[in-house]
Amino acid sequence: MMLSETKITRAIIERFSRKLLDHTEVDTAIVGGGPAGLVAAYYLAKAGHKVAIFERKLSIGGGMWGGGMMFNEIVVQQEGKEILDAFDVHTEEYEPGYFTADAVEAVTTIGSQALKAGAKVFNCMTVEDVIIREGRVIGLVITWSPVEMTGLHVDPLSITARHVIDATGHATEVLRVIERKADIKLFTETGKLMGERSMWSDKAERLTIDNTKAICPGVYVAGMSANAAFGGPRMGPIFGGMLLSGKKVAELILSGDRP
Ligand code: 48H
Repeated sequence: MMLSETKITRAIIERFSRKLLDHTEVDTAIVGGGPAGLVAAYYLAKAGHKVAIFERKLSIGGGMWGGGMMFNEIVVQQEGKEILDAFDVHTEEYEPGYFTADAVEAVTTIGSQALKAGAKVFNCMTVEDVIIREGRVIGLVITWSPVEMTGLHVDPLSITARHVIDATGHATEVLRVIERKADIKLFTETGKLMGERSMWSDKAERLTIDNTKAICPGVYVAGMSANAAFGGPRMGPIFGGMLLSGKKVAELILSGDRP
């Protein structure tokens, strides 16, 4: 059989268009495909939710690929290890209560499981705005990342979602746009984004879980974004909190919690 370039092209365009069309209305839209977003996507998709992850970069995995300072190993505590066990990511005890895992194995395995569970990743897409109706975020405004990067004047497209998760890490990008453009008071002490504090691994890991919750009607925060939203410290290259946060936000949504 002679391969046809136009058939290859048509296959890609048709299949991608079908995938995107099928995700113009989703149960949960996750902004950011880092560890927190991927774990959330896995548990939600596994429970039958229609889940789309929008990721600015070509690759998912966020800040996990590089471990600590590009030494591509991550550290997790006992509770984080249990999540890695559930994904079948190999861990090794370093000292009691400290486990290491290969960062690349962690990203690729969790990513693979999330997709196999049914979540779809739209990579190279940036969320630049939200849709709000009656004080509630009901959707996202998306554009191609190269359009954002080059500053081309191209109008975006939109999707709607029953739930949005800001899993954009340190940047809290969804919340920043809500704060800038909408009269929505966030569920923080000040009603505003409180900002991330300096490193304190132990406290930060615990707070990441507490801070994983709804931040305003329609939006949850998970991972680093949760601590940055509620004024918690950073934790450095220990990733248990990110994984546990992803699981917690999925459980909140699946429990019917609807702020
Ligand atoms: C589409 C976007 C947008 C946007 C950002 O940073 P991440 O890995 O986030 P988490 O919370 O899953 O994990 C945090 C962890 O990696 C980390 O940085 C830690 C533990 N730091 C501790 C410390 O002390 O420094 O992933 C977020 C993802 C990235 O891939 C971004 O490209 C993506 O979100 N993203 N995608 N539209 N507007 N903004």
